[in-house]
Amino acid sequence: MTALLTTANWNSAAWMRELRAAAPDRKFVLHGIDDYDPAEIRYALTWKPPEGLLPALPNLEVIFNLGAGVDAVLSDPELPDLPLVRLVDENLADRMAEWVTLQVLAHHRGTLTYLAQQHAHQWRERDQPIASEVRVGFLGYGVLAQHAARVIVSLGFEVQAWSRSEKDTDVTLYVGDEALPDFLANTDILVVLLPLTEATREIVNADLIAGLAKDGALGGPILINAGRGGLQNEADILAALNSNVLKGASLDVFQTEPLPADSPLWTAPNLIITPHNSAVSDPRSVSRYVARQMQAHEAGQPLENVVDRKRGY
Ligand code: NDP
Ligand code: OXD
Repeated sequence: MTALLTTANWNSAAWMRELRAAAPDRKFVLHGIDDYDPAEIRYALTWKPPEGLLPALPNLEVIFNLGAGVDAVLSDPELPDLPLVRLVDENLADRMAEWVTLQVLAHHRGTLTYLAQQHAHQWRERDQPIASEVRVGFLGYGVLAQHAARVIVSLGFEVQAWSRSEKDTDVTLYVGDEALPDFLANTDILVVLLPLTEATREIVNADLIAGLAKDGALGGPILINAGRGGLQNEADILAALNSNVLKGASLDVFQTEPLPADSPLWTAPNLIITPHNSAVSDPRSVSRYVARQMQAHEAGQPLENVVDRKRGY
């Protein structure tokens, strides 16, 4: 059964190599490079597929999204009504935990201030609260946030989270829209790991920022977003950084990517920018995940991590 790969601007050669290594008996074709008959395609392995491509595959059975977030694939109004499998992968979760930990510690330990002092040849110590005095709140508490939270807890931070539904967890959990104000009022460092859906679009705005704790040990709130750019109102974030309402921020995702060269965010105070690479999909690890699922599907077993289209994630 043939599988079609389409990966926007990723390194397609590496992906084809790893897919063929993970499933040597299977035929893989690369959209835009290989010739193929649309009728032979049973699986689509996609990241930001060109609009109209998936609806044109008459015998498609399963769509594998090669990342965790499915907002791009769901934005195709003609997306076929087939199982859409998202990526849940230890490798991805480890990478995200690294990035979140790096950003939390960077702000907690005043890294940007010390870098500025270094450039000015200044030797000056700043107050340093201990981690247990700082409250880290995860906005969205799914696979990636829970994994990152384990590391943040192990460093001694007080950790809490906000999600849509109840779950069994050791951290303090706030559930649903009514609980959001309390969650924010008890958060010094906000880590956004939500999916982009109709319910979460631009949730990170001036109102949300105003609700964050102002009495924390860091002297003001910090925002960290690795979810999606569509979750944030960038004008509001910029204004909050410029007015020192936000003490600092780290953004890995943006409304427009790549971030335009003339965006005022590039020079916003106390902002760390990374180019949507907090957790990249690893071709080897993901190929094994996809190969295992295709085999299970053909053996009549249920697919894992199928997206709930109604919820949007
Ligand atoms: P999950 O689906 O496992 O977790 C999503 C979390 O968000 C869940 O806790 C869910 O609640 C919560 N949530 C969703 N909608 C709402 C809502 N309306 N109100 C409250 N909580 C809500 O996703 P992952 O952890 O795997 O990934 C999260 C996102 O991270 C992805 O969607 C993607 O956009 C982004 N990402 C970014 C990467 C990058 O490189 N920057 C890399 C990988 C992912 P509940 O638990 O109740 O369902
Ligand atoms: C993802 C991403 O969703 O890389 O996996 O953004």
